[in-house]
Amino acid sequence: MSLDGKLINQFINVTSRAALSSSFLVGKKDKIAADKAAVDSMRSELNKMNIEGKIVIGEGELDEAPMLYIGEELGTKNGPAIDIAVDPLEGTNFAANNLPGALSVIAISEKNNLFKAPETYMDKISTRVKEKNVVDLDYSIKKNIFNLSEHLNKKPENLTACILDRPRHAKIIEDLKKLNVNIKLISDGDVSGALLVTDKKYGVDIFLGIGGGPEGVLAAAALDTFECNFQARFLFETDDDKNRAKKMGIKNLEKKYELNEIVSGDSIFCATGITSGDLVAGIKIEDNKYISETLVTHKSSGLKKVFKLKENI
Ligand code: VTB
Repeated sequence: MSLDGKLINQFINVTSRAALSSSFLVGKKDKIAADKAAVDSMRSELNKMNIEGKIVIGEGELDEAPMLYIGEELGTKNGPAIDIAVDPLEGTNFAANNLPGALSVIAISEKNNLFKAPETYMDKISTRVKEKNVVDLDYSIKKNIFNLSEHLNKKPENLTACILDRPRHAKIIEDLKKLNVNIKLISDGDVSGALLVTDKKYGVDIFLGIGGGPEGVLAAAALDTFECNFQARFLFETDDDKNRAKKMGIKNLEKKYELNEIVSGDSIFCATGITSGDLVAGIKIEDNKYISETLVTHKSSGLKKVFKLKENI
């Protein structure tokens, strides 16, 4: 079974509309309003689709989020049963402050093929190395960098590592610095960060560190089509986190997940730019039309491309 390619244009429309709605609030210093605009639009577009959709990664759990909550059913129910992961506005700070890199993101799979987990942090690592045991979440930074250096035939000083700029990463950053690796620090937006390993043109060889779990699942869907390597471990810190994870059927809380345990089978991923960033340009408005750019991947057809859309507002 695979996902019908006809769904691709419909999902490009979903993230493009959400990006457009949010774009009107770019630079207005209001993260909540920019996020709400994207959420409302995404939900309304998804509800028009002939799908039997279920949110598996969304704006939170039912008690925290009135819309796009985990478990919410969307669509006309007259169509394929699919799991949906959304981040209607990835990079709320970027949008609120008119900084590069705000995206509207969605990933879908056939039913039961996207990992369901409560919202929590995730330790992640990704590279474009296909082979196993070159880079691994359980290896030291030194071992990963030396292995990668040998595998890519590039000296450590010519490798670039992308990581979120957070105090929790001080030790990793220090280790990378000692190894003379170039560091690309990002302030937010680790869906985009993880995807910078997909093509040499972005100049990033490894993405690593702790970021949002939902962002990790979304990135994994695209990385699967790019045939990149991705591993992750959810970090359940509080008792509340641990209990929710257990309720959702996660038995081993310390498990290291391989990419295909997070997303399996066919998948579609769409990320539309709200503000321009490394992956795609932001929304532009000309006369009464808007132009959007969306990075799209579709696993079964191998499609990976940036689509430009010009539509009436
Ligand atoms: C990342 C990043 C997001 O949260 O997941 C990060 O992709 C992780 O959380 O854009 P902390 O900010 O708590 O470190 C964001 O920065 C915001 O959701």
